[in-house]
Formats: sequence, C-alpha cells, structure tokens
Amino acid sequence: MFNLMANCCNWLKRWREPARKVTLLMVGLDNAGKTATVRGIQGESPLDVAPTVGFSKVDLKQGKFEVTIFDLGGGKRIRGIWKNYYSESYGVVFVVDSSDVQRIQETRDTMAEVLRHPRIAGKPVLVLANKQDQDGALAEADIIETLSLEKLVNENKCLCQIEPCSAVLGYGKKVDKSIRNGLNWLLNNIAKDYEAISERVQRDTAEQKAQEEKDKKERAERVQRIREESWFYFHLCLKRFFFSLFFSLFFYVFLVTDK
Ligand SMILES: Nc1nc2c(ncn2[C@@H]2O[C@H](COP(=O)(O)OP(=O)(O)O)[C@@H](O)[C@H]2O)c(=O)[nH]1
Ligand SMILES: [Mg+2]
Repeated sequence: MFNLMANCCNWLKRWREPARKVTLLMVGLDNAGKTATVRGIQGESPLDVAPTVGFSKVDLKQGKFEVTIFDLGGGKRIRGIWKNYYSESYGVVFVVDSSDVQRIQETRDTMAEVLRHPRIAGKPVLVLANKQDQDGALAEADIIETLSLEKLVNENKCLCQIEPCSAVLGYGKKVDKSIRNGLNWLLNNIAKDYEAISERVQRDTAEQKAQEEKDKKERAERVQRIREESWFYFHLCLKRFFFSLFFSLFFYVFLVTDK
C-alpha cells in the first residue's frame, strides 16, 4: 500500500514536470543510415531516402522530452560543419554502417574526432551499429573492438551505449526496438544530468555566438580596409594618369608645336 502511494506520488511528480527541451546530434559517415533512422523514429518510411544535403532538423515529442534532432550530412567535405552544432547538443547519436568493413577505419577516426572535441567530450553518446540485416555486418563485439570504443569513451569521459540495429526494419511503433531502447537510454541519461548539461549548452552556445559575432566584425573590418585601400590606389593611379597626361600635353604643346 505504502509502495503504491509512493509510486503514485512519483508518477504525479513526473507528470507535473515541464517538458524538457533536448537537442541531439545525429552523425556518422555518409550512407550509414542516419536519415533512415531519424525517419523511422519520426514515424515515416525509412526507405528511399535521398542523400542529405547540408543538414535537416527534425522536431519530435518523446515522452517528457521535446527533442530536436540535427541530422547532419556525413560526406567528407561536409563534416567540417558538424562542429557548428556541438555547443547546442545535449547528446550524440553516432550511426555506424556495420556492413561497410572497408570504411571502419574512417568511421573510427571520425568518431574519435567528434568525441574528443571539447564541446562534446563528457556528453552521453549512443552508437547505433546499423545495417545488422546485411550479410557480413560486424556484430556488436567486433564494432566495439574495431572502433576501440571503450578506449575512446573512457578517454573522453562519455557515457556510451551501443545498439546493434537495422533502420529499415520498420517505422513509428514498429521501429527496431534497439533504436527505441537506445534513444530512451540517451534521453534518460541526459535527464539525470539535465541541469549541468543545460548550463554547459547555454555557456557554450553563448561563447560560440560571441565568437561568431567577433569573426563577423573582423571580416567586415577586413572588407572595409580592402575597399579603402582599393580606393586609395585607384585615386593614386588616377592622379598619375592625369599627371602624365598633363605633362604629355605640355611637352606636345611646347616642344612639338614649337617647331
Ligand atoms: N539494408 C539496410 N539498408 C539501410 C539501413 N539503413 C539505411 N539503409 C540504406 O542505406 C542508404 C543510406 O541511408 P541514409 O539514411 O540516407 O544514410 P545517411 O547518409 O547516413 O543519412 C539508403 O539506401 C538506405 O535505404 C539498414 O539498416 N539496412
Ligand atoms: Mg542523410
């Protein structure tokens, strides 16, 4: 009876809590299955997804969480933009194509770079070992070993969970249970440390904004300086031109026409 009342109180307490806003980053190499995963969670068919150009932003409600997921393009040339989203992320979902053994080293290097970034280190990370339905896909233990996952997460003090899954198995309520479990794990761990992560997110985003403003100002000053210098040289050339013209005319009038 006492237990039942305590459970009811806990449930009431949780029910009255305001929704928590959480931003997650979905990263991984191109073709790993990031967009298919987000689509499945969202309740849309994960089949026939087009390659992501730049990034896409998805908002969804997940229990007590209002989740925003940034699904970032994974091509080599676009990975440079990932860091622009690190400051506002509460946690990371790193999607791995378990069937692409040839690119596992590239995956490892990319993951290491993400986890070691000062704006990511210490945040919870969910690794989705995707495409388990494919023949020859690496199993969970192989992925942990080839990515040196334990070493990576220990070095960067990230809580980590790995889920072997398949993003194309189903969507909405039928989405692969491992994806659902992984997402719940990530959100629950963010919830446990919500205040601290929120503070960090606010501080980092303010710093990033200030840095962007500073860069913008410096760029504007540089452009202004170049403009002023161009004007200066233009005037100088103009002056020289008229000066030469004047002397040419002068010589012509006084020397040539004098004959
Ligand atoms: N067999 C299989 N194919 C998948 C899976 N997840 C994604 N794909 C396919 O892999 C390709 C790339 O998926 P996409 O979500 O665009 O990858 P992204 O570049 O990481 O966003 C698409 O053709 C998907 O249909 C999976 O779990 N199993
Ligand atoms: Mg994509």
